[in-house]
Amino acid sequence: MSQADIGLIGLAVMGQNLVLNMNDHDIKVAVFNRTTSKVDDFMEGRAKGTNIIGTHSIEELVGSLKSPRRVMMMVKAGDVVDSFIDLLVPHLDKGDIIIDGGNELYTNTNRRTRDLAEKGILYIGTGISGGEEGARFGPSIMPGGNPDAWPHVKDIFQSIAAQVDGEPCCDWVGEEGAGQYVKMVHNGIEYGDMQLICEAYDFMKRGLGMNESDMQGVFAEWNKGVLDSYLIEITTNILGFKDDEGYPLNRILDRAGQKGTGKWTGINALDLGIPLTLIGESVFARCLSAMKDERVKAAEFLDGPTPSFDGDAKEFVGYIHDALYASKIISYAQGYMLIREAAKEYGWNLNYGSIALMWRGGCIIRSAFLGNIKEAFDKNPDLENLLLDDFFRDAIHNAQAGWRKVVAKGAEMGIPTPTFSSALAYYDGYRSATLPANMLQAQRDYFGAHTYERTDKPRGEMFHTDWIGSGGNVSSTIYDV
Ligand code: 2AM
Repeated sequence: MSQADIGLIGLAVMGQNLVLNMNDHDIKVAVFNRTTSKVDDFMEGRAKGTNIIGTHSIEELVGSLKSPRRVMMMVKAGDVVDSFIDLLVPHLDKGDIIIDGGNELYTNTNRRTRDLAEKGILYIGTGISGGEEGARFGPSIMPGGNPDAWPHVKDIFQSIAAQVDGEPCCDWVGEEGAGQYVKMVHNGIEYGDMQLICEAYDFMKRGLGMNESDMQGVFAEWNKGVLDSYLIEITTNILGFKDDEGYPLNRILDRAGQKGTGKWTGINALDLGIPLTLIGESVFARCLSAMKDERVKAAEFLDGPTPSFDGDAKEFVGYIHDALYASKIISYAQGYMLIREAAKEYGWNLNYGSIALMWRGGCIIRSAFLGNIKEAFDKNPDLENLLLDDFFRDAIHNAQAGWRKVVAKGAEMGIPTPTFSSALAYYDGYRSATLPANMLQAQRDYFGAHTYERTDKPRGEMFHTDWIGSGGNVSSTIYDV
């Protein structure tokens, strides 16, 4: 009998939790997994007593679905998704819907959306954020793909998503791989937010010599203001957590890994020519942390100032707050710049305000701050850069004196602040009507006859100087200027 609202393939923890979440919302789900014993384990375990239907083949799964059929995959990204699509398509009709909920590279989703549209199948690639807990009780869901599919999954997705102020943290993102693209940038922003907090912590600990309990008090206070967010909240809890051996935090090896998506965001920024400096520095900070043994050796070999502070620590904590806040604004400004450029590059129509709304709940970067971003895009949907919004301009203006002090003091004391300082460099570059790229263009013209534009002539008109008296009027056509 065809009765299930949706089928789900892939019963790892994320898949199981999404299914249970859907079941809680009276959505009837049929499930399948390659290793079918996992279907049986699930049905006899966590799914016992629910309306979930276990199936043992793709045919049985598809046969149990209402029309138009909706099949969601929560499987390993890449080839596995392609092979499940190949298995599904012969059993589907035109107008049926396939959804991929994995952390898939958006270019694969671009391709699949187009290929399946030719067969009349509507494809969705959706970002899902919030980890296992989010999947179970309310994730942030960022769907993109074939817009014709959206009305068929909207109610299901919006009912299982996190809700903030009565609004679901799920809306249509845009065409093709836009949903998974936005999820990728979300993960990059998460890298940035985490590194910003690490720098504040390091400054308080090594720079100001504060203990865990005092730092916990500071983060708890910050969580009541403009920095109110999930990551500040868990940082507060981590700093307050003690067991028999003391603070677990102080026993954790300072070596971080980095999974695909943060790195992908950085690579994509380079591809699209967007100065995503803060997220880039966050990825590199993890890479540097991973070189633990080399750093231990270098610490013996290389000299620098030993951090010491004799000013007003309480006042300085306020400056660190401002450095974190201002840098965070820069990070989101850069992240949004990247998304805008991708939309231009791939021809996606995106609603930037609703992207902020989707991130307001359910996911790791959830924060009050995202409400301000939503408001900025509500005021001006075509906002070029968050820094050009009055609210964020005023916020940066108010924070910048403290921010500059932290970056300067960090340099003086030998405390690395890669995201605070790169954010400041971006800010000062962005607000500079004139940058030294005239020298750069002169150099390129000197050694490669690349030609240059002039301040006093129309854009696009190229000039060349015979710098060494032998170049004549030869100009390079090999490189872009
Ligand atoms: P499994 O339980 O049979 O391993 C997350 O790993 C999900 O992706 C699981 O449901 C897993 O199925 C599925 N998966 C991983 N590799 C797969 C493959 N090569 N073919 C089919 N499913 C796969």
